[in-house]
Amino acid sequence: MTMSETRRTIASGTAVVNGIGVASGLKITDAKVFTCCPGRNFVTLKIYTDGGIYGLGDATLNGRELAVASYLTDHVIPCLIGRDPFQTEDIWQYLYRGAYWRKGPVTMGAISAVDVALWDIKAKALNTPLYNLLGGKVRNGVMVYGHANGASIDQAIEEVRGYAERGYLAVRTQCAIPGLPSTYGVSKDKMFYEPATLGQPEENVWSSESYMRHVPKLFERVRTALGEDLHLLHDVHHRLTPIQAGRLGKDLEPYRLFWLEDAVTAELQEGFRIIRQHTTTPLAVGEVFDSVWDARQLVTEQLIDYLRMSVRAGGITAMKKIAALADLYHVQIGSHGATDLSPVMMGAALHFDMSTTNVAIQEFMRHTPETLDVFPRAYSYADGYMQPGDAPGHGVDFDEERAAHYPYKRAYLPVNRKVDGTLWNW
Ligand code: KDG
Ligand code: MG
Repeated sequence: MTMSETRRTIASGTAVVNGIGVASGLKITDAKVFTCCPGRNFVTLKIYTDGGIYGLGDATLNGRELAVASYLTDHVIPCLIGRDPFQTEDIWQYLYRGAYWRKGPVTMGAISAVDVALWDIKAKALNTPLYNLLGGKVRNGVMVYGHANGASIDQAIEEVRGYAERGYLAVRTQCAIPGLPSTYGVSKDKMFYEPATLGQPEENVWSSESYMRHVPKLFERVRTALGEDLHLLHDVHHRLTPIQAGRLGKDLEPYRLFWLEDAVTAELQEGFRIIRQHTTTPLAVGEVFDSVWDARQLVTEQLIDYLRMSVRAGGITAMKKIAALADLYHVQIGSHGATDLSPVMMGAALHFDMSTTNVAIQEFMRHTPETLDVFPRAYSYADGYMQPGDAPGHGVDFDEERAAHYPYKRAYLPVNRKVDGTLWNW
């Protein structure tokens, strides 16, 4: 079907499917879930319409991929057939409210994949880049941060320098902690960071005391070597208690971090009050959140500065509302963008970022060549900023033939134990 044919159909009459009028003239005819492992595991949802247009969504949940694949195949897809793909709001509500069982990473990951695929269809049918349906461009590009890490402070400094030389304006900086056999977030591979491993989960060993002594030394050295201008970020991976986080934030104040991420676990949202009482280092949290309810108190009490939720938390439909709430409370968005979010999610995130005023920054972790081989994409990086591209839809495709060369492999994120063996926050 050509674009003008699609538009004519859109203008034509209204049919009724399951109590809701079908006004766009398009209907969902089928949907399929693909699991593959091109460098790492991904779960990709493809929704087909009778207009020949399809949409893609990412349903990857690191270490629990097959749960979302089953949720979609066994429970969601049968309810989509015959619906109007333009009804993103009603279908979101149908899947969220209608299921009775709300929230959770599996449910919300599945809803996100459907929502993103539907926005992709709508933008393709209207022959426009997705950002135009989300308010249009509000900036020239999306500032991104890269990932530097080293087995020593010297190595970390060289990595940060490499990013600065490639034009990055912001760099997340991590470093191995002396005396600990491994440190989560510090990769063995210089180019690609992948915390999930095949087989049984790896076990890391943790000492908050050693960590808290070492990190200020890292940032003192990085600032001395690279100056004041570069934005520096750091991820604690939820490993401290609130008072420890307050102490670390205070010790890092001279180095003026852009943010200190996931300093503590955030199930107890009011726990952040303690951190806030002790430091002016900006706080970021939220990559594991899956609904606005995980962030409500953090946002409305202004306990954080940056919300790290991504389109995975219920899709574009949810993230636009969450960002609007955050904007009222001077909280900015800095979406999660690790390698376990597929290029489809990255594409959708960049359209969201491009059209949302209180987005401050976007995480950009390089995907492997195998991953990029499977997901042709319109987005690009240059001089510290990313562009979503101007292809209709979110601009990311899925090559089923290439994907078939990379079958799914079970993999897990590592678990984390204190030096004495006690299981601790990951
Ligand atoms: O699946 C877990 C990863 O996405 C996570 O380790 C990455 O903490 C992370 C980050 O900030 O990107
Ligand atoms: Mg993180």
